[in-house]
Amino acid sequence: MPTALITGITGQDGHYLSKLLLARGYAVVGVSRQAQRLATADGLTLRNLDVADTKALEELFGNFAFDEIYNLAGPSFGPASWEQPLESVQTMGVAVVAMLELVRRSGRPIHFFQASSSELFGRAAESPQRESTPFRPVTPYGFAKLMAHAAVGAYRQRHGLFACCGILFNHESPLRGETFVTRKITRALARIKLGLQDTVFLGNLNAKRDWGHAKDYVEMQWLMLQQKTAEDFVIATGEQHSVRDFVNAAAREVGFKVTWKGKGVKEKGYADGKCIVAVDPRYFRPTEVETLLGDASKARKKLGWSPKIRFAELVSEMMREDLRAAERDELVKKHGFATYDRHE
Ligand code: G4F
Repeated sequence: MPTALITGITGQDGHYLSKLLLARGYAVVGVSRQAQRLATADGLTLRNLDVADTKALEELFGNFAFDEIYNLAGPSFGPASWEQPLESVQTMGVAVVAMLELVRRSGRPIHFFQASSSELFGRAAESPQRESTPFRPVTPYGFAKLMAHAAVGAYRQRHGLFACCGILFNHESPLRGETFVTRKITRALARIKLGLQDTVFLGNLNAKRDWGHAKDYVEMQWLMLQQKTAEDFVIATGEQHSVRDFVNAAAREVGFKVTWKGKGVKEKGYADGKCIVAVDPRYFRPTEVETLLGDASKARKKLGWSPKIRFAELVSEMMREDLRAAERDELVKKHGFATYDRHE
């Protein structure tokens, strides 16, 4: 039975990847600063651990013989990384060098996956972005990820490690954190539908992203570690939508028409007054990346990977799950209790 380490197990990808690995018969060791929050499962060992704590990492490597490592750890919300730039570099840059050193010193043929990000491209030099597109990060999150990305490549060349990076474009699911725009929209629209709020405040509606489903992206992470040679790959859908498109798709799911309000919004909207989307400059970003679009043709050609879940299905699933959550919130509000749990 192979043993896999997942760092950042409490995140969205940690959830889907642990399910995938457990279903394939792996023993999974999951670490995070708050791993105790998760429910245990057969084959799953959870440990509270901060990857920036090199001593704790060393101990972990002493206690388990890993075959595969998936490094998903790190705060994933880019704009917030300006509040703690040093911490970003420590948890997403330096910690990766520490892990690569431990892999090297273990002498074991460990396969190592690093979650790189399309934030590496920043205000990208070309579109769509592929593996060869220059990196120009514009946030501490981005430059910390760049350090890790470069370290993985250097350890692969210098020490022959099986270490590779997946350059992950935005990937979402009902488990996405509520600060990210997709989840913020589906959560708000569900609550508006049930009369728990009336307006959602957003920033740049024109920003365009390549949004995929986390479930598809963790499958690609696993595939990358099953190859004969370690290589970096872009993981993306190749399809782009604006934040406004996302709002409209989510609104269609719940039968809303949208009233657009606020600065810079040219549309008149179709005022039925039920769902108000207001632009709030507080959510504008000083180092905004207007557009990201990935080209995952290398993954398609070499690994036969392409995402199964398309944009409409992603929006629909997120909307459905947030409606369930809002119904529960409504029950709690009315009766002080809820009758079912949100996620199995
Ligand atoms: O959902 P977002 O916050 O994701 P962002 O910044 O693209 O980052 C995500 O993807 C990266 C990969 O490219 C990851 F590295 C990173 O960890 C994370 O997963 O914002 C998407 C877009 C931005 O252009 C933002 O300005 O939506 C725009 N937006 C408009 N209104 C908003 C809002 N974003 C947020 N979070 N909240 C708003 O109200």
